[in-house]
Amino acid sequence: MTPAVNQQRLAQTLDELAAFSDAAPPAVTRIVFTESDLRARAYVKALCIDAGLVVREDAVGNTFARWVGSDLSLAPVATGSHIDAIPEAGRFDGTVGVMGGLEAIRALHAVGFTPRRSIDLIAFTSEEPTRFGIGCLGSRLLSGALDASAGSRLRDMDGRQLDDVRRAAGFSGELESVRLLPGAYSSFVELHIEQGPLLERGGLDAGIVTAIAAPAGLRVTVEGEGGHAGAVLMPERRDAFLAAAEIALEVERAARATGAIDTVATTGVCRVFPGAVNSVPSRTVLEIDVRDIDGDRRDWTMARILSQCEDIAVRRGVTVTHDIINSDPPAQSDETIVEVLEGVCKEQQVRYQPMISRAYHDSLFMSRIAPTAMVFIPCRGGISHRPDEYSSPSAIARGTEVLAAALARLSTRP
Ligand code: HGY
Ligand code: MN
Ligand code: MN
Repeated sequence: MTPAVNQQRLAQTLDELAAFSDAAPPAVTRIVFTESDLRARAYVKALCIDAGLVVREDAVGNTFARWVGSDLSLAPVATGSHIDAIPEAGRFDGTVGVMGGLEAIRALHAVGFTPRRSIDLIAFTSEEPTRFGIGCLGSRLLSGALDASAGSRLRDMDGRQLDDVRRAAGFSGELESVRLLPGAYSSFVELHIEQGPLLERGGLDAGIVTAIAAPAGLRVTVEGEGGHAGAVLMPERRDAFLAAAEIALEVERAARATGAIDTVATTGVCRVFPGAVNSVPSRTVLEIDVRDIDGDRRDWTMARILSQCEDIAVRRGVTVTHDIINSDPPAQSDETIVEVLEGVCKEQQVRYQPMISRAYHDSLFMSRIAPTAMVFIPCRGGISHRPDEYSSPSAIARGTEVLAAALARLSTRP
């Protein structure tokens, strides 16, 4: 079955969703639980209700829109992704999986399909780490990868606890209630832009994700002495920023030192205190992202970074402390779901290839409670997390048609 997706309507909903943003177009900034995020959530929920789906939200704001199936004794199938966006991002990361999921359901409904297993469209809360420092917050809590203590432990850049922020946004209830047990879903499929160049380079329409790289997050705090930029002479300085700068360079060296192209490490955040041009930095906080498809190699890279931190601390007379925010194993896709996706691509004559995902996704955690796989679509130049992120309406529609046919097969399986 290849239900016809309404390409124009799908493109329009993605454009309308992009307007809920705190950045000037074409950039999109939509940080979790901000006004823009809440307005975007309301927009998506209204479309789901209009499509006849039953909508519920859990205590951390994961949103579930259900197409009720004919056999309620069977575990539902699910699809979905995220609608939050990092600062100055694009409009397709995550949103393609949510709006494409809705459009897939609408297309199936339009051809008179009735699912045996209910189909859930899920918009996960805070896939991006921007506000609370850890990615996939909603799917971690849902899968049990993070426990309810996160509600008081995680704080945003203003020091506000997750529990306070989520309740102020209207999501109350105990975080424990977010947890779903294995078996809650019979399968999960996420549609997402590739966020890499391989599909476009290969002239392919789709990627079927066989594994998701192992992400780790590190926060390093450097405490120096600070002081007056004019009065403190160079030999007397214990400059917290310069020590952090050396650490950032060691992050790059450590990733290159594995000799594997799959090891990547990034110092994406650097906060210098007090942040005055005429004051020697007294404290610097770095947020570091380390990934590899091989978990052991990723751990080796982290260990090397931390040992370099110690050397730099001694040499520069500063104090370096660190927190490991997350250190997750890689995820393997479920072979039966991969086979379903391959069968659909062959039937629809979609040119595809199996591939790994270097970006992480909510699928990384959904794979802990349900057989999971992902469908990638090409994005121009492989660009993502930038305002010029782009995927064409036809590429998005084609990926959505693969998703629709896969949901039809998965929701009729006994
Ligand atoms: O960082 C990631 O891999 C995802 O896009 N949040
Ligand atoms: Mn992202
Ligand atoms: Mn994403």
